[in-house]
Amino acid sequence: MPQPKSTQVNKPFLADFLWGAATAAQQVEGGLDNDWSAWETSVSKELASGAKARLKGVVPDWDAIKEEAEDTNNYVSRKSADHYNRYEEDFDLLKSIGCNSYRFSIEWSRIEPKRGEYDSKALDHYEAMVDALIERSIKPMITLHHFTNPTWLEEYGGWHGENIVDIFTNFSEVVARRLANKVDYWCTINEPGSYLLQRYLGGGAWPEWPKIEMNPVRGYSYIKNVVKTHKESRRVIKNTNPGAKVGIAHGLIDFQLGRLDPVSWLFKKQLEFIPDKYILNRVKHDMDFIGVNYYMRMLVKASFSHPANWALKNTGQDILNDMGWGIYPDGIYNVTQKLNRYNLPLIVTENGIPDALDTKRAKFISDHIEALFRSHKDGADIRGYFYWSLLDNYEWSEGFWPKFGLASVDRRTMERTLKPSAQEYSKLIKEYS
Ligand code: IFM
Repeated sequence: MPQPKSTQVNKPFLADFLWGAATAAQQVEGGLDNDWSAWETSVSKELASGAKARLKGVVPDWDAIKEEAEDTNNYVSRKSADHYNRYEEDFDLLKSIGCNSYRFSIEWSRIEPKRGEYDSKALDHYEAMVDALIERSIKPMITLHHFTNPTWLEEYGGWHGENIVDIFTNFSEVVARRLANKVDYWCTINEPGSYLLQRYLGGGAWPEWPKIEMNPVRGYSYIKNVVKTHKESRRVIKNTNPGAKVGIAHGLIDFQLGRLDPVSWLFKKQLEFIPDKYILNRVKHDMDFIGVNYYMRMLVKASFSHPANWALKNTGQDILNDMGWGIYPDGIYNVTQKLNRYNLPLIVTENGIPDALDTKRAKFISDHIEALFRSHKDGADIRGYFYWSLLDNYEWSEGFWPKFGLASVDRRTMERTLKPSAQEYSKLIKEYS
């Protein structure tokens, strides 16, 4: 594993470094009608009643989250953070923090509610969002696919079907024709590795997912389609804006050996090999940057239990976030150093912590930026950092109880309040700029 080398800090990153925060439509917008929203009510009861068995002993403070985690309403996104209607207010928050960029996703089911029928009002809405950002001198970064699909996609074979490349390219083209002349930064797809694990390999970071199946063959078709789709989608964006920077937001975990034995070693190699060999290697000539979503390291320890339990989210000694993941800032150094071999600019498209009391977030951000800065000094071409997330939001099948936001949201009044850690982020932006 590459080790941190230099420790020199307080020298700026590049002048046009992107300092931002990120969100995704399903997690903040509210009022959605897609495959996820159609499904979430069907599992909310089961997730609420299974919360204790799933989370007690895993999270550091079960009593603190119990009330929300055992409430069925926690698991249904509904109005979410109402970002669809309150985006101007949210962009003012971004501005007050000192961010010069914002990553958000365009909700495909709003743009194409029926196959081949595009909604110009939804396009107007996203264009208004882009304009509102530009007015505030905040650069938009658009994600075209952040896990959710229109409900009709399943009839056409979903992401493992043959039609997806054309279908998604058409959607990308409609969005690009409207927005690419105003938007320079694009992520075609968010965390294909997470989608592969959750949807096709029967497990992953979240307890549930629509249409989970253990089907490596379909999983492989999904990955092949992601690669083709990314390339086509990038092509149509660049047709409108040749200078656009287009990448994939890639989920990266710093895998480390938890035990020195051949089985653990092989398993770790396999975990690293799949995203590298099947995703990054296949798109490396069609990327303007690699998006890095980094949250944690995992310790690989083979045992007699199911292999799904061989990668541990903490060492037993780590300080934990509210979801029980060990906090490990050096991991952002390690993953960005390893990506150097692709010789591409890197943008941290997500890095964040669920921390309801906001007692760990300021240090989390500061330590991760410091480690990222070391990596930059040691040769990684780092061009941006987006904290996940701007707002407390809907964390997929864990619902609303994990609080990742720089701002809290009162779900009754929708009032936003910046947390003290947002001030710390603000200071760091100034310090490193
Ligand atoms: O909330 C998610 C996001 O949608 C994708 N990356 C990881 C985040 C935290 O789990």
